[in-house]
Amino acid sequence: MNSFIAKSARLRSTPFTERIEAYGVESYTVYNHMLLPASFKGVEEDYRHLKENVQLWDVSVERQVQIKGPDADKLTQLITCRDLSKAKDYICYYAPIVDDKGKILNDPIIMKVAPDTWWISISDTDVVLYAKGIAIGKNLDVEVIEPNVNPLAVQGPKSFELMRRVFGEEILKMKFFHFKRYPFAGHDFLIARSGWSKQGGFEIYVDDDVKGLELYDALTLEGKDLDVRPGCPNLIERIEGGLLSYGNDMDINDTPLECGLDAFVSFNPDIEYLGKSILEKQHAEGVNRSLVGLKLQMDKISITKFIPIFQGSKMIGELRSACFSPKFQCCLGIAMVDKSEQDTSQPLQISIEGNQITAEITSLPFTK
Ligand code: THG
Repeated sequence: MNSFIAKSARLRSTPFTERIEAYGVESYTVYNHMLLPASFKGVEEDYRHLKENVQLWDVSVERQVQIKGPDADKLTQLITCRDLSKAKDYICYYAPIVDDKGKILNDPIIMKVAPDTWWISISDTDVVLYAKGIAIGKNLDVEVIEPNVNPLAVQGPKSFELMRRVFGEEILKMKFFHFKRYPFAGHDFLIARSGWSKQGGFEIYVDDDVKGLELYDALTLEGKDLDVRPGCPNLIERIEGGLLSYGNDMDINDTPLECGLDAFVSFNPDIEYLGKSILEKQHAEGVNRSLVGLKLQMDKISITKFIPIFQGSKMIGELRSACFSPKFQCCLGIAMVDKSEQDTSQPLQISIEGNQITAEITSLPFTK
């Protein structure tokens, strides 16, 4: 079946949509009610290009939820289980958003962009509604909006050379997960050393559509000899790199502790966030299931929903993402599996959609 997505104002375009359509985008997905390119020349060719060159990613879908006002610190801390009490300016924090039951609602990057202002760079759920609801319910003095900010990621090993050409030598000094403002064509852009790949790069938070297109064109022109191309978050690269995808690997039924995000869950008695007591209890008792890596003896796989994993007649977990990995030369999966079934030194025999597959449990991120 070769179906097309019907576009409308409700399924939002981005300031860069016209550029990537002129270039030729092969497929889209929808993320935060907005178009996110999913492939340009095929996922495997895009993967090879990303690992050797530099790509411009229209990741406008990484929407910013802006929390501003006298109670901004309080509200931002209330909705995340990461300790932000000592958060520094110019640093990005990967910080799960949790509900009152300790379940994960989103896994954004959070940044303090001004003394009373936070940006929450969200994955695919409506954090703006959650934050507004908590603010209203708790009578907090804040403004919660989704500003017109459209991130443009520059990813790949040659991203450093390209950014140097456009923004100057200075930008190469920035450390991973730091951000700063850099001028281009008379406009200051907030730029972070971050991005949803393990190939290195930057994210430019474009807050002016016209200047953003000027910048997009400059990056395209300056990167000609580096073979710069439009790209997008890549399924294979992100699975090989162990980058978790909210809505795929984890959702509202999981806690951050079950997803291996323990490093981003704080039990500091001096901070208050929703769901804390439940996460404390789970931390003390230990989790019953957790995300693991699977190496699957198959030569291709494609997943569009959680797939139950059986051992014999017993369901022991569910496979949530998978792809064939050119690097590991097997299929890699990310699965939620019962703790009691994880200790086995024997390979698992699992049934995936009626096929008997041999699988080996491995750590996340995957190592050889
Ligand atoms: N960049 C920005 N916003 C985003 C994403 C992004 N919003 C949606 C989604 N991606 C949020 N999820 C993640 C998941 C992982 C990372 C970033 C955002 C990530 N993790 C690093 C790693 O795993 O190596 C480092 C995490 C750490 O140690 O702090 O980069 O990509 N703007």
